[in-house]
Order: sequence, then structure tokens, then C-alpha cells
Amino acid sequence: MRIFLLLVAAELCWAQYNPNTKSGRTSIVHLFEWRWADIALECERYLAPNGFGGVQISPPNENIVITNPWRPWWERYQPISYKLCTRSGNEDEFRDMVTRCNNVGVYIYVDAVVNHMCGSAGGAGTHSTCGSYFNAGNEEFPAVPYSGWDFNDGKCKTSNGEIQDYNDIYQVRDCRLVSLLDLALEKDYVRSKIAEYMNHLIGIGVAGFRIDASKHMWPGDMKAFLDKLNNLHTKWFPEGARPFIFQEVIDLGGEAIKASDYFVNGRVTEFKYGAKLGTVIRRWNGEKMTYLKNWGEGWGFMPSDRALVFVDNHDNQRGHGAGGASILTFWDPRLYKMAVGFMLAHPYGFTRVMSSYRWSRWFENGKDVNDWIGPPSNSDGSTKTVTINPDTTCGNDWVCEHRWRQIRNMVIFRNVVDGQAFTNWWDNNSNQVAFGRGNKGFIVFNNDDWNLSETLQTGLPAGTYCDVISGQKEGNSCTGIQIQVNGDGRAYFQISNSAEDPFVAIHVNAKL
Ligand code: ZXY
Ligand code: CA
Repeated sequence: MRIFLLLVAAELCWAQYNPNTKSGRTSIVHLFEWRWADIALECERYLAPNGFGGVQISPPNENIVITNPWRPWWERYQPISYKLCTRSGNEDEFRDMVTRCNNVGVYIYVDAVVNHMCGSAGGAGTHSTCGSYFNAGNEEFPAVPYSGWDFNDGKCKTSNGEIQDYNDIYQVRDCRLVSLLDLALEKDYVRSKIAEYMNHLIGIGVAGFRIDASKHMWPGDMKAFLDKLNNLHTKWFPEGARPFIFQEVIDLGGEAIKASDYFVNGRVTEFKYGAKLGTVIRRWNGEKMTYLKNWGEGWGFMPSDRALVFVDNHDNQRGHGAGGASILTFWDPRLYKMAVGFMLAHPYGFTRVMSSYRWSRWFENGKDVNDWIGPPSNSDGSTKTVTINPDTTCGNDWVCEHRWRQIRNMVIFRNVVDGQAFTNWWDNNSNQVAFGRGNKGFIVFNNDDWNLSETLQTGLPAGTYCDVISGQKEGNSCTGIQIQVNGDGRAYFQISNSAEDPFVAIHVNAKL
């Protein structure tokens, strides 16, 4: 009995750090701004067959409709109510998505916007995605309901009620972020409304939450609403399973608030990861891939079992936000594929792959003035469906990085090498590096301006392997480069610096 209780305690204690993905599925994908109906289809036709563990979805709750500029992506970060009713779909479509994705073992992670409601200049009326009435000037949101008592105005000490100094932890938590009406999370009523919203989602079957703008909430207030959450739905998850929590805290160092302040509540986004990896792979400031030998905690990152990692996210892929210009995105496909490949091969952190839409970038004085543009949409503002071309790429300006062969095959690579140690590091003291994952997988990069030609210890059993970057194993043949691993585990690699993708990855499930 005592041992049983200890096990239960350990389970509860570690629970919110566990992504709840099915065993052997080790990554999630952010299907930014996708409609629920399209996500349901993607789970069934693509994500489950290719070993994706889950999907981070855009905020599912009702938001303000902004028409100047026209329907920006960030309108979804200005809540009006907790009704499941957005450009992505209504509650019926949401339930259908969760059920169908869960039934194929691909779980749903909700982007929870609970620090604030809409901006103070949002006006009054029913210009919201479900038509709920609100009055931003009076802080009235009757569809929740919230009223003036539920906001932080009294607590904030700045002259205009806005966050003015990111080094003052009281301002950052208690004042308005870019005029967004700041919820009084110290109140049990507000905590209960947030928990009720999240429990509604848990009841439908979601597996966890990204918590938006966590830096702007006190960790203790967050703990109070998180402690009110139910266990996950037992139709799909084990008895007693807790929701996976990953908190968005942009901490690149140099601010008063640290990512580590939030470890009590769950995992935290490691924004240093993409910012630094971009700098290395772009070879800025004399950085080189050799330096990646101690990637992870050795670079000053948070502990691996607390980190949620990604190359780019919906915010910093727009050239602003954390990391700025060093962030690699689909706009730089050759370097981007290498960065995502490195992330998925390396054991550090829990990995999230970005899946974007294309917009018309327009730089003025080094800034993309179109960084606000929302998803591909029709003239009435409705979001366009994700069409699939005969060659499996996406149409209607959906980029679908997660469907790029190199990225999808590295998601599978990570599943194959799950739990294996980081082994057999090699580098040329410049930008050619290689490493293995025990006796399951091996990857080689050439980011130098000259060819790579090396015999390396792979750690793999002897045999002929199919490179999953230039192609893949199909039946008993290989559509890409073949690599011979000898009886001693060594193999010869040749990678031209002008190759379309200057890296090679092999694993035991792609052995011929
Ligand atoms: N927006 C434009 C116009 C309005 C929205 C902008 O120039 N904002 C000021 C700089 C970005 O600051 C924001 C941050 O988080 C948000 C924001 C936001 C979270 C929200 C809604 C928001 O504006 O409007 O739910 C933010 C917070 C930080 C930090 C950096 C940025 O270190 O602690 C934006 C919107 C950005 O650029 C945005 C929206 C949602 C996100 C996010 C960024 O989850 O990470
Ligand atoms: Ca706040």
C-alpha cells in the first residue's frame, strides 16, 4: 500500500511534464490557423500514419473580429468568450476533430489565452467570431461573464495601466500587455472560469495546453487554476492522467522573469533554442556547427525534461518577437530543413514542428510590414480549406512544412531513436558534424563550403541503409542515397556542399 501511494504521488508529481503522446510518438506539430475539419482529415490521412504524436491548435475560443488591419492572425489572441467558435470552426466541428484525432492516436493540445481578454480599444457590440456581445471600454464580457471587478486595473501601478518596464515583475504580471484587458487571476471567480473552460476541453478529450503569455501571469495564480483541472478523458488516456502543460515564456536572458520560475506548473518554451540554432546554421558571428557538440543544457538552456523546443513559432517566424532575424523559417528552406533535422535528431527537449501559411512579405527598413496577415481566406474572411495536391504538398498557400519529406522522415527518425543516448559525435572543427543515437540512428551534416568525404563510426549494425533525407525506403528499395555500414559499424559518407539538402540520416527502420 505504501509503495502504491508513493507511485501515485510520483505519477501526480511528474504528470504535467508528460506530453501524453502515444508511446513511440515523440513530436507534435503546430497546425497554425487550420480549420478543425482539415485537422481531423490530416490526423487520419497523414499524421497518424507518419508517427506524429499530436497537434497544437490555434485558440478555439471566441475572439474579437478585427477589420483594420483585415483579420490579422493576432485577433485570435484577443478573447471575447470561452465559446468554442472561431474561424477554425464551431463546437461540433471541434468535438469531431478531437474524437477522430484521438481515435487514431494523435492528440490535441489547445492554445489557451487566459491572461487577458480583448484590447481596451475593442469597442462595444457583437463584432466577435460567435456574435457574443461585449463592451471593452466597460470591461463587460457577459458571455463568460466577466465584469470590471475581474480585471487588474487597481493592481497595476503604471501611469497609463500598460506594461512599461519588463524589469519590473509586478508590471509585467499586473498591467496591460499592449492594452489587452488584464484578468485578475488572484480572484477565485476568474480562476474558476478559466478552469471551467479548460475542463470543458478536457471533457471533450484534449491532452494538454499551451498557455499563452505565461510570463504575464504569476506562477502561483496559474498553479491555482491548473490545480482545478480534471484528469484526462479515460476513453483515450490512462486513469489519473494529467493534462500536459507547456507555458509560453519568452526568456532570452536579460529580463527579470525567468523561464525557471514556471517549472512548478509544467514545461516551458525554450526560445533560446531556435534563436541560437538559427545563428549557428546561418554561421553568423563566427558560429559553427562544431559548437553544437554540447548542445542543450551546455548552452545554458533549461533542463531537457522541462523544455518544449522548436526552430520557429507562429510569432518569431514573422521576423519579430524572440530571436528576431536569426530565426530560420520555411522562407529559407535549405537551412531550415537542416535546423529541423538537427532538432529532431538531437535528444534535447520535447519537439514541436511548425506548419505555416505563406503571406506576401514586404520589408520596409528591415521590418516585414505584412507580418500581421492572417491565414489564407476568402473575401468574407472565412479561412480557406487545406487542399492536398497529387504530389502530397498543400495548396491554397498552406506551406505544410510537416509534409516536406525531409521533415516528416526526421519525425519518424526521432521515434525510432527514442530513448537512445547521444553517441559517436564527430566534427571537422568547422561546419561538418555527425552524431548517432545509440545503435538506432546516425546523421551527418555538411554546412561548409566544401565537400564532405569521411568514414565515420555510426554505431549501427552492419547493412545497407537508405538515407531518409534524399529519399526513403519504399518496399525493399530505396529512392535516395544508399549507405553501407560495415561489420565494425563504420560507413563512408560523401556530401557535396552544393547538394539540395547537405545532410544524410539513416536509421534501423530504413535498413534494406
Ligand atoms: N501584435 C502586434 C500588434 C498587436 C498584436 C504588436 O506589435 N504587439 C507588440 C509586441 C508583441 O507583444 C505581444 C506579446 O504577446 C502577446 C501579444 C502581443 C500575447 C497575446 C496577444 C498579444 O502583442 O497581442 O495573447 C509578447 C509578450 C512577451 C514578449 C514578446 C511578445 O516577450 O512577453 C503582436 C502579437 C504577438 O505582435 C503575439 C501574439 C500571441 C502570442 C505571441 C505573440 O502567443 O507569442
Ligand atoms: Ca497579467
